[in-house]
Amino acid sequence: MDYFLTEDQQMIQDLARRVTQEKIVPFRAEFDEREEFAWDIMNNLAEMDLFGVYLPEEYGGVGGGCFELCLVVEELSRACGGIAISFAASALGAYPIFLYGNDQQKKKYLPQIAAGKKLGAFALTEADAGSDAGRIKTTARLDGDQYVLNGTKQWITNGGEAEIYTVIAMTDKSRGSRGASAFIVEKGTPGFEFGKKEKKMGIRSSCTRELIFTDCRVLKENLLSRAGMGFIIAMRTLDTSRPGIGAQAVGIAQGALDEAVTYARERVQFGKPISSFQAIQHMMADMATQVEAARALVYMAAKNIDSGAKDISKISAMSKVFASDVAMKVTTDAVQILGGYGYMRDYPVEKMMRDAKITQIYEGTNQIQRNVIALQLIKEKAKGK
Ligand code: COS
Repeated sequence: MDYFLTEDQQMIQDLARRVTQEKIVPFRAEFDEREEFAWDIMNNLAEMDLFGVYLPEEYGGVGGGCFELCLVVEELSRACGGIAISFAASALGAYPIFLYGNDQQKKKYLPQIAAGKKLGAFALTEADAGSDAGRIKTTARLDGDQYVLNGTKQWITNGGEAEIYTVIAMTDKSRGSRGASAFIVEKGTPGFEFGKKEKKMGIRSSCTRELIFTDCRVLKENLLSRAGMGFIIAMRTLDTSRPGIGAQAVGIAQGALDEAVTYARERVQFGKPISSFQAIQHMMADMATQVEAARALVYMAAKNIDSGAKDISKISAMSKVFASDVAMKVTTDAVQILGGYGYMRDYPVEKMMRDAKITQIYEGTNQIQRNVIALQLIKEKAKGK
């Protein structure tokens, strides 16, 4: 389907497609097997100016938005969901600064992230606060002109590899989620350490670690917006970033569909390519239709965000929930079409199926997305919309 990309958007998509074909496809199985963070590829993406596609030129970006970011994430994900999320998580770390930082904070941190010189990361989740994000226990106590952070963040994508972290911590526990605040914390700050690298089912080339804060002092000027805004900052960040996970899911699903169609044309059984059997044709037709519908929803969600629309929670959640469910279904069907070969690591579809699963879980489980959508529907009806 033609999405009528502008010349710049087409160029961004072509660049991302080229780097994916040349640098990721030949090595993705190795990165997955060795659970290795793909620094070489991050450097390739930086050289191509892709880390700044969603940021304005004044902060070192190329002046695009969420839509351009989705184009890149989708292309990378067609080959490797792990490498794609290492790239996308840097944007997740940058969004709170971009959306809520003052000019000084934006000028200090965003150009380095846009240039890909430093990766970003976003730290909200804790052992006892996943879906219930308002229950975080990490604290930030004001002491003179510094905040003192204590606590542990869990499952932080790019943890240890990133240099710039946006961390949500409680500054006033008595106010519940309204007592949370957001801070920029740099790697190397005394009292800021990393836990072990997690071993995951999929997206294995990405890095997931705990962040451990022990009397970690950050300057008051590293507070984003004002104290008490942390939960809202986290929610708006996730509203803005979720179409990126939708794009990751679309890319993974497209990659699996491509593999399934190629295989179905080559695999001969009962004297014919299996693509000539209607059972396989109907599966492929459903897969292609679902992928296109997911892509259209993700692109529209991204365009809504870029238009400056205020009510983005519902469309953002819809794009993430739909695309990730499609990715799980399509990758499972791709494994089915490849049969025994699909189950083996010699073919990439088993990895795609493993990579797809996380898109239904992170940046808010699909159960939480459905809650967000339903609550919005009820609110809209109450307002007579
Ligand atoms: N944008 C702006 N403000 C929002 C918001 C949004 N999308 N969602 C909630 N808020 C505001 C509410 O308006 C409310 O403000 P007031 O205090 O002024 O009333 C406040 O935040 C608390 O909202 P609410 O009561 O709805 O919060 P809940 O604790 O019930 O939690 C959910 C809401 C479940 C939606 C939230 O915890 C969530 O998104 N959880 C998933 C977290 C997640 O995605 N984790 C992934 C890890 S990060 S990679």
